[in-house]
Amino acid sequence: MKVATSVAVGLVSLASQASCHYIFETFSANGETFTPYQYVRQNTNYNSPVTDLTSNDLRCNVGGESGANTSTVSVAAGSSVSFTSDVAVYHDGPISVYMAKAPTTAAAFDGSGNVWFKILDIGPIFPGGTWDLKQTYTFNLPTCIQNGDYLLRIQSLAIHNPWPAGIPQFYIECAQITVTDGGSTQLGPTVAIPGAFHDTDPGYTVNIYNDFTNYTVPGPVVATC
Ligand SMILES: *[C@@H]1O[C@H](CO)[C@@H](O)[C@H](O)[C@H]1NC(C)=O
Ligand SMILES: *[C@@H]1O[C@H](CO)[C@@H](O)[C@H](O)[C@H]1NC(C)=O
Ligand SMILES: [Cu+2]
Repeated sequence: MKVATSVAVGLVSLASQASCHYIFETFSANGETFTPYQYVRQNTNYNSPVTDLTSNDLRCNVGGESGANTSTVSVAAGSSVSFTSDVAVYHDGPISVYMAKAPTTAAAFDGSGNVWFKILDIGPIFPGGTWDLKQTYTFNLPTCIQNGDYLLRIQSLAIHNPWPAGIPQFYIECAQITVTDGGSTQLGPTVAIPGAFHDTDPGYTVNIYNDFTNYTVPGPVVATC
């Protein structure tokens, strides 16, 4: 009986691993929606999250440290781009978008160093503390950034309360872009990933189902031109 129960529990957790998550596999730019993983680094963990705050996988997901199999798309500074998930995001939590300028090409960049700046936070809406959960997130690149190759990283931080029994999950994907028509600004502040997120961040440990009246999205402040 005990054995049967633990097998059943095991099956349930396997099934929920396969079906319960999502992955930002599709990128759109220049008014065009591209084939999944054409310009997005393909991860090797299906649609599962990263939870280890010290892991390099926090940069571009598991299997995303190399861009060797990913193309890079030219996009004008200030223009509109989107990430689309395989299924709509449904874990409560903030969405953030980061960029990092590659020393050479985006394809050759592993995202190491104190290089990541944040260009967008989508936090909860108060009163009520509801989240803007969607399948497609559309935003404009900053107008003032320098031309060149960048990793463009989207992150859904899925709060799984109550912490610490429920560990927040990072759903991440990186696109490879070449920015054109840009300016001359090096945006900041920049942070290293891993290193930017801590299990002491209020936005990481907060209980979003109980007395939820304010929220600070983890990571640096959003950089502005
Ligand atoms: C690139 O794709 C090939 C063929 O699918 C695969 O064997 C290889 O491991 C991939 N390389 C990287 C760096 O992902
Ligand atoms: C809410 O605001 C208080 C007061 O500024 C702050 O101490 C707390 O960390 C905030 N909570 C979150 C989840 O950001
Ligand atoms: Cu999930």
